[in-house]
Order: sequence, then C-alpha cells, then structure tokens
Amino acid sequence: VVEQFRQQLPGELRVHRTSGLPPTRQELLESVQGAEAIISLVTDRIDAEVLDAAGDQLKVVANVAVGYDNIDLDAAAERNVIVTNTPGVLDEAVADLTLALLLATTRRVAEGDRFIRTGTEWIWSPESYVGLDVSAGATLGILGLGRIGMAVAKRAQAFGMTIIATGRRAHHDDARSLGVSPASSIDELLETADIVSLHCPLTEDTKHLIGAEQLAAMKPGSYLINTARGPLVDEEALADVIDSGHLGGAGLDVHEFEPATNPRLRTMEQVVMLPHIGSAGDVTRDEMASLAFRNAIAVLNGEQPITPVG
Ligand code: 8YV
Repeated sequence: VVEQFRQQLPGELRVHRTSGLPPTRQELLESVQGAEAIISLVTDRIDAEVLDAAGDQLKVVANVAVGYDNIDLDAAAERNVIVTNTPGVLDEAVADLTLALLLATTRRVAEGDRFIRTGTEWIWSPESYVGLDVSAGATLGILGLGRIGMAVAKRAQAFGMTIIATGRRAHHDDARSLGVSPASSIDELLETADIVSLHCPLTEDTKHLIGAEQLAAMKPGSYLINTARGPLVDEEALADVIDSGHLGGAGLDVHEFEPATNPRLRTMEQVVMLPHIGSAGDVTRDEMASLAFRNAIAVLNGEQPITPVG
C-alpha cells in the first residue's frame, strides 16, 4: 500500500518502520520534522511535543486505526492539524476475532489446544472440556454498540444468542433487526449477560470502565471479551475475580499496559490472550492503510478528508 501511494503524494514519503518495530520516542520526534502529513499507528503517541517537533507546516495526522486515543485531539486542534481515523473498513475483521475469542473462551479451545501440546495421554470422556453452549440461548451483552458491535451482533444472531446492548445505536431499527434489545444501563447489561463484549472507545471517562465493582456485578460463570482497548479493564481486578472463581473466563485481544501483558492473567487457563490482532486480516489491513493514505492526500490537496475524527 505504501508503494501504491508513493507516486500519488505531492511530496517526499519517509517510512520509519522498516525494521517492523515502532520508532523510539526520539526516532518519532526526529522523523516527523518538517512533515506535512503523519501516518500514525496506535503505538505512536502523537501529543503536543510530537506536533511541535513536526512544525507549523503539519496539516494532518492520519491514524491507521479506528481508535485514536494515541492522539491528543486538543493539541492537534490548537495547531489546526486535522486528525483522521479508519472507521468502517475493519468492522468485520474485528467482529470475526471477537467471535473467535468468545468461542475460544466459552468452549475452552485454547485450553484444549494447550493440553494436547503437552503430549499427555488422554482418553475421551463426556465430562472433559465441557464449556458454555453459546448457541443454547446464551445472552451476549455488547457494551458500546457501534459499527463493530453491530458486526458482532450479526454473528451472534446467527448463533441464536439473545443480544442486549448499551449505546445510542441500541435503540435504532437496524439494531432491532439484528435481534438487539437495548439494556437500560451498564449495570443491567453486566447482571444479565453470559458474555460481556467491550466495543467502546478509550477516553478519560471509559478508563477502568470495568473495575472490581463491575466485575463483581457480572453473572457468576460469565465471560468478558475485550477487543477494544486494554485500559477499559482493570486487569488486576480481573485477575482477582477470575482467581475467586466468580467469572468463567476472559478473552483479551488488548491489554492494559501494552505491549506488556498481565503476568497473573497469563497463568490462568480460563484466559485467552492475543497480541492485539483484531483488525489483522490481510484485506482489512490494506484497506486501513489505504484509507489513511487517502485521508492524508485529500488534506494535502486542500480537499476535505474522507473520515475526519470528531
Ligand atoms: C489496529 C485498532 O490493529 O483500529 C484500531 O483502533 O486497535 C486496530 O484495528 C491498530 O490500531 C493498528 O494501528
């Protein structure tokens, strides 16, 4: 995708990720100098210091992600820098991975796989690896029903799940047609759902949205799935509640202190952890990169960006 857009760019294109690793803070500060457009990833913290290091000519930061909690929007607005994201193109891929985690935890897929890899002798038994039958009327609670949540609902509907959701969209007809009923509050959703799946953005208000109190309010034996942002969940509280036997398990694609992962959660059989691969489908990643470049090029050409933030 980078090569495809190189010729269309009005100026020079500098690529600072040749090793595959994110740039260090120093490398980031140096690499943005003089840039008119920055194409950023979630691992790049774009704050006032980075924007100032770029200089007054900077016009746009195009994030290759739907989430933009890595960017200081106020600092960008103060400097008249447009910020764009990549909504829409990754909904299906993230929803697929959400269902993968949902099934991996409830039906103990990763646990069974780990067991087989130990090489231990085993004999089939009707009791072994019994998990939650999601297709037997389990209730899925979608916390923060947006585009991705809707794609999750579409899949859950096919599984015959009862679906409840929070968020404005939960009251819309398109949600109703997917079998989604609005939950009156987060508390009601937590108390009712057999599986709670998080799909809200990370903001100051949603940090630790799921803490000790909320985890205690969840149904005994229920599951938490997070393909949104790690800091939505207080991981130590999650480890405590799984340790206590109150929750059935958790599926986490994202982590509170990425790239670090919680050492307690890592030891728990009921927990499935992935390295933030929600949108890592081959077609999806190209579409995300392409949309970010098209946003940047539009702004550089003096046109309206396709998907501005805000
Ligand atoms: C990406 C994501 O993997 O879109 C997001 O907000 O977290 C993921 O889809 C990541 O942002 C790539 O930069």
